[in-house]
Amino acid sequence: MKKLIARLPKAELHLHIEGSFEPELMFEIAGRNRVEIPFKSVEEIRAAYKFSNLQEFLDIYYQGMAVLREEQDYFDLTRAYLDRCKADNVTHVEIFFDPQGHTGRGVPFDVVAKGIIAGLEDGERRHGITWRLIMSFLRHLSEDDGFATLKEAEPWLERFAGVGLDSSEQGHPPAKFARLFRQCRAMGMLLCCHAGEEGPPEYVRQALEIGVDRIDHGNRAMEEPSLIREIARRNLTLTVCPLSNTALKVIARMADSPVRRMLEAGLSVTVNSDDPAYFGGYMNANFEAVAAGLALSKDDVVQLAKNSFTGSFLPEAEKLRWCAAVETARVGQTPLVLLRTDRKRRTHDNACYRHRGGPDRDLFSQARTQ
Ligand code: ES4
Ligand code: ZN
Repeated sequence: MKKLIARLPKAELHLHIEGSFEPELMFEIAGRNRVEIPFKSVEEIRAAYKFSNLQEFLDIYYQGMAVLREEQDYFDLTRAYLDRCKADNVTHVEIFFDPQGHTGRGVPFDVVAKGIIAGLEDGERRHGITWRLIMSFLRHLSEDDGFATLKEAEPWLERFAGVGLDSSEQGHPPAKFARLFRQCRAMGMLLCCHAGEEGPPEYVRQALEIGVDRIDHGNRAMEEPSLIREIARRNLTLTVCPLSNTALKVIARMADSPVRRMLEAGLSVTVNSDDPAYFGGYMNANFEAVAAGLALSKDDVVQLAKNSFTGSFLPEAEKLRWCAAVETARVGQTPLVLLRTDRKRRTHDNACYRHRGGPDRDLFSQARTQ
């Protein structure tokens, strides 16, 4: 199983770039920026990574990202993540960043965006990893703060595929951001929303009402048959994060992961690493943990790899190409798309995206108005 997981091409659809900040790099950057951190060693940092809920993690996560100051820091962070992707055969990434976690400390929006995008472009050049960047709003802040961030982001919007909503879920329902999301939609951005990680099924319902294109986590949707039916009807993808779920006690043990139930309900579920530096593993470790915990079959694992591409924001033709590549890799051959000569011909443009119209979106908007 481990070998199969390693050789399948996979897409990562739920990753916070600040959550890929490994203690070694954190130490290095804190040193060169002369930022004090309350830890004497990398081991001490790792030892502090014990969480009993989402908020305990978030407190440490915001503290960790606070050493990031310069464009080079954001570049190094992104570059290191893409090297890990290469090692795990992750060939396409759709990553979140939290601008308010930086601008709130006085780091200019441009510094953050420039560094991350340069890192993504560098990874595409070096490893052929394609990408989408998603600007995520912090839900513990106000909707007005979100509007101000959208304004700051204006010069960059062409380079972002969409927006997300993350941070402390309970007490901050999606409906708090309904106007902001409507505005983002009108500007041609795709919508993602963390919902049903710790928050109740009602928050997933609100995300559906907003008309999101993807639900991040979505675990607690499984408590409501009507939500399961609606998610299936809209063919929405749920980006589940197995090691995150156990680390944050969203589930007591891996055997309780919703991945199997989602597969059985015919939902498009994917496996993702969320904040891998904090939760103990990148893509392949997440696949291995959930496959072992749920005794998944090889067919299940292949389905999850295909879902990662079909649930992505890639054009339809690219999705089909990657699904074919998953089939090829499954039987132990190297997919053509991963051969160097072929990769050079792969020239779709990551830089420009305002998703206006297109068959998928027509479907979603029909679903919303029905
Ligand atoms: C997050 Cl696991 C998780 N949940 C909500 N917001 C987040 N931001 C970074 N990781
Ligand atoms: Zn997340």
